[in-house]
Amino acid sequence: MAFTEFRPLNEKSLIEYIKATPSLSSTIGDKYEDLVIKEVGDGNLNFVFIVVGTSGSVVVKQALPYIRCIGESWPMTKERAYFEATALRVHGKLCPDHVPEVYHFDRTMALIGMRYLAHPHIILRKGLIAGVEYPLLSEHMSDYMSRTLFFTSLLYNNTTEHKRAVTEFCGNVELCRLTEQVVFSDPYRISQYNRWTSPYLDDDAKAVREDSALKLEVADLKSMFCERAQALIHGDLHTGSIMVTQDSTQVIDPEFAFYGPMGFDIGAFLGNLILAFFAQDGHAEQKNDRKAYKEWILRTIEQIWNLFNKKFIALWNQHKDGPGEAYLRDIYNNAEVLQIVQENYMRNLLHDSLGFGAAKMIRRIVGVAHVEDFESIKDVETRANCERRALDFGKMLLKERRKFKSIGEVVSAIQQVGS
Ligand code: ADP
Ligand code: SR1
Ligand code: MG
Repeated sequence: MAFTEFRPLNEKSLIEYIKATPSLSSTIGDKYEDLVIKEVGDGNLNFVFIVVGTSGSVVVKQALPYIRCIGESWPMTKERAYFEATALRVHGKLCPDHVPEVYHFDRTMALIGMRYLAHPHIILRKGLIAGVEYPLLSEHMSDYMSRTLFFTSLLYNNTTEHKRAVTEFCGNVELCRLTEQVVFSDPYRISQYNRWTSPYLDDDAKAVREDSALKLEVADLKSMFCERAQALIHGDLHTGSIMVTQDSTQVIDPEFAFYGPMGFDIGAFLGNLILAFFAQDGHAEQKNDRKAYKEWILRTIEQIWNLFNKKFIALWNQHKDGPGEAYLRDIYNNAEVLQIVQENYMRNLLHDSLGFGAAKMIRRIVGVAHVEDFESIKDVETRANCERRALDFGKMLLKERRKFKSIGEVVSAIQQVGS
């Protein structure tokens, strides 16, 4: 059977596809009798098949021309698979320990074959809901973020290479427009897609739509998201895009990748950890009040930024005499001026990250796509209380982010309202 034009695959036709595709059949050892194929896609957009045989395994991800969690009424380009495969390859080269290998990409079929992250890998968000600690998470994620962001920025590249890559990823405009709508616009206006835990949060959602100071701040962030080609960002780095075990951390699902502000990635990750923190009271039980776990989340938030900061600056110092166009070595040629430049850069990046993180928190409570951290809290009133505390914190953080001088101060502020 030839696959010369696009068609959606199912468990049966996928076997034919694998047979006709050497880069996939080789991963399962050309044995078809004992294959187990299961569609597991629990993400919002795509279809994901796990293919396991006795001699090997592979994950096959296919984009259909619409948003899965909404349905065919919201069309979405399947070209997103091209940008996902390209970002996986670029980021995979920069950080092979934390990005799954791409074995195969078929643009016509909008299909990616990649390494199967086998059991006990689970989605980090699920681990956070279950109250599991991951001792290497901050080391691994600070490696991933510092390397992918530094090496795709003008701190490392010249403008010829940078603009070529920016141009290519400008093609991912439809996915960027989705983010513009669901993160930066819809939560602040009436939209058919918005939802919240009603009736408990009716007044809270209305207050978001009527908060002028909040709207001014989110406009600045939206403009930065649309205009600032700072680095090749993942574009959707929430805790559902990370798979973990006790000693492995793997970042999946960069279909929203484009050249955007670094703080959007860092903020997505930190903001989702803060959501996980505020959800903990809803998961508390008599035998586990989750107090110690909440402290672990806060320590992790602090470590992630501090380690990221340290590793990013180390890369900068290591490559300060390289081709990076932003701070040319014959201008920023003494330790004092370089230190001032770096301090300013990292302070701005922290404030960007806090702003984007806060915007991501708000959209998950009053926008279209919610998070399992809260959705899995069965008692609706308890859920609404957790969501309201997170929403209030997100609003404060968005408006006051420039007052925070360190991540330690942010953690103290979370402790004050959430302990
Ligand atoms: P979407 O683009 O729809 O958000 P994801 O890339 O997040 O899809 O994948 C959906 C789910 O499929 C993940 O939550 C995870 O359970 C599973 N999955 C995706 N990629 C892999 C992989 N490489 N190995 C194992 N499971 C995976
Ligand atoms: C309809 S919005 C779906 C959301 O899911 C993805 O993971 C992105 O976060 C997107 O905003
Ligand atoms: Mg996803």
